[in-house]
Amino acid sequence: MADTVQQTGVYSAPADFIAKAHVDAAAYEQMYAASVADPAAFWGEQGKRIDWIQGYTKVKDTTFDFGNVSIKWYEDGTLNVSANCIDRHMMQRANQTAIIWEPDDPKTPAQHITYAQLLEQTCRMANVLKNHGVKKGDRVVLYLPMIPEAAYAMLACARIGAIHSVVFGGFSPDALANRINDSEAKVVITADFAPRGGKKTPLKANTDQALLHCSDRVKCLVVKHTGDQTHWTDGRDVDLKAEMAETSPYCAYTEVGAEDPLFILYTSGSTGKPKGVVHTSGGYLVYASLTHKMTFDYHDGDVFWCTADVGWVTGHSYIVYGPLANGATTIMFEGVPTYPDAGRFWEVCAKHKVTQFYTAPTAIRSLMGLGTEWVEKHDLSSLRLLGSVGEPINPEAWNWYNTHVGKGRCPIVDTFWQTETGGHLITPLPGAIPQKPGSATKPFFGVQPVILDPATAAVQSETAADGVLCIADSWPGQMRTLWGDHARFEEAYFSQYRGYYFTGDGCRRDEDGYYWITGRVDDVINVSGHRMGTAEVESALVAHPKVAEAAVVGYPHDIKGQGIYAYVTLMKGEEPSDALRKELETWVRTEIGPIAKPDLIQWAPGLPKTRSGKIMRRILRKIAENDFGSLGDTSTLADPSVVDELIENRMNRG
Ligand code: 6R9
Repeated sequence: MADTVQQTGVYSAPADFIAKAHVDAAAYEQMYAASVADPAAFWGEQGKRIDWIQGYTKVKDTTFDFGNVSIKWYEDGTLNVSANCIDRHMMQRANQTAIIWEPDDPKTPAQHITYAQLLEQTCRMANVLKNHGVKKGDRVVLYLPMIPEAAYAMLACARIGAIHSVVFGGFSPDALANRINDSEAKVVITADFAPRGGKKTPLKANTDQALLHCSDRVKCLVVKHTGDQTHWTDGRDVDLKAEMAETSPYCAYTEVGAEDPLFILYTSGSTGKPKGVVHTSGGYLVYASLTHKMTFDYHDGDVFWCTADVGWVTGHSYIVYGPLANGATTIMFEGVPTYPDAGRFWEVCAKHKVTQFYTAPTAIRSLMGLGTEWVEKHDLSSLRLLGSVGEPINPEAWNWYNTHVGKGRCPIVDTFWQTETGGHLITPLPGAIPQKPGSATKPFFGVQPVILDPATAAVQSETAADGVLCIADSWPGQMRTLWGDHARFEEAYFSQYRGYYFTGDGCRRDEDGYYWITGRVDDVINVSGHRMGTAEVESALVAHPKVAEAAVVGYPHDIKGQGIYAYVTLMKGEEPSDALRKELETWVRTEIGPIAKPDLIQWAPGLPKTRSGKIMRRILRKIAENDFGSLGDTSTLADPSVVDELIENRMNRG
């Protein structure tokens, strides 16, 4: 996809947008230069945008030196993140809506939760957590629908200094159990069911299953959301809303250090085991709030809607922490873009007079296929800015978004960032940087991208360059470590290109200095904007008793961006069949979750391997892409004939 995104069109925001924008072109140039010339001075100043209990005197203490990687920002400052997102707005905004909750079923009324109500609910939940023994530094796993309680729970943890780890509701009981165990969580907060698109995911039943594999000391706090019956284990399960109603409506916040962890978020890497990305309190909040304000040009009175799930980093930084730290009104949407019909996004934009709308290219592509009449039915005149995140946006989707949703008058911010980066790394600032469809454009303040030659690690110093994307110095939102495994953190991000943070992405810089992300260069694939390690899917497949070996690669998929293509070698004596194919699909769904279900499974009597036994993924990728004319050198294969067999029976002939 990336190779086709080179476009000639350059789009600037309308003059009246630029006139009101926080940052114009001259300010961007000046601020960016200052941010990289003296990061400590720049971020020392920016740190003042949040409230500190003890002010900081040290701003930046970071090194990317492999073997000694250490990242600290504002390290002697203390604060409370929940107080920053709620209490400090109480004088000005007690009755302003903090969260608009839009339920799955449009017939259920939306809820408008004011900052005063957010404070009370967060405090009540914090008190319940305390009553169940949760203390500063303890881990709490959240496995919840997109309901206000998810935000209360995150903020309640932050309020008492506990570390939350949100697990996406689409993950399986096994995946949930792994995360509870890896983080050694004391408590899991879940709900009875998660309604989405008119269907209900049984979160409580999944949690029951997960907890069979966890310590029996783990408490389970349950939000009775749909009210449907669930199994109940006395002594372990707690009716969260009932206890919240009985506890005190105020809970004092706990002072934490800037470098105390705020949350762990598990994400896929190129090996099988998910990585527990750790974000800390001070730097993360400064970065999330500054990027939210600048990238989306957020102004008081705006209604900001990020359609992500809080199970992903986008939901953390741009539904909860960034917007609330800025005293914004943020929308939490429980549903899906196509329920009850393909106009739902636009109906919600019109209903709540959304000013900034932030979604993923995969959603745009799927809606694009359903016709423009769904967009035209709704009044989108409140929209001022559109955003995109999760994968490169292809020009067709960009043009459709721009023309039909933005009506040609809304800048589109294509924001490149990662779970690891806490907030936007490369993104247009809409009043300052003209957009080129498909390019994430220029670095955010303090971010120093470098493009390296993947083979020699040489820095490409020409403006126009191609290679892998690294970042030369730290920024406050950067992850600090992997939970319980600092050595793996260094290995995964700092070992390949010494002295740099390696993003795992390929990138091209054009003659204007614009960055074009070309996708992952490791074994991570991007399915509907969700990160998936091919190794995770492989280990799920080989865990099936009939599977001897499996190799998983991505292939271009019209809607999802990439689809999951699995080559499966069966155990001796097992016969391929459609029934077995279905069985394996279901198996992966239950092992990892529905998002990991292979789109195509090819039976592979043999896999192309080198003589030393390494699977040649390059070849498997080409076959999956239906591009087998240029397989390159296959002479190092132990048995080159397996390739012909795989081509002959390939599944993607489109
Ligand atoms: C925020 C988020 C990170 C990976 C990243 C890259 C891809 C994200 C992108 C993009 C091109 C963009 N990615 N945004 N690629 N243009 N605007 O998505 O985090 O789930 O950790 O994924 O997503 O490949 O490395 P995460």
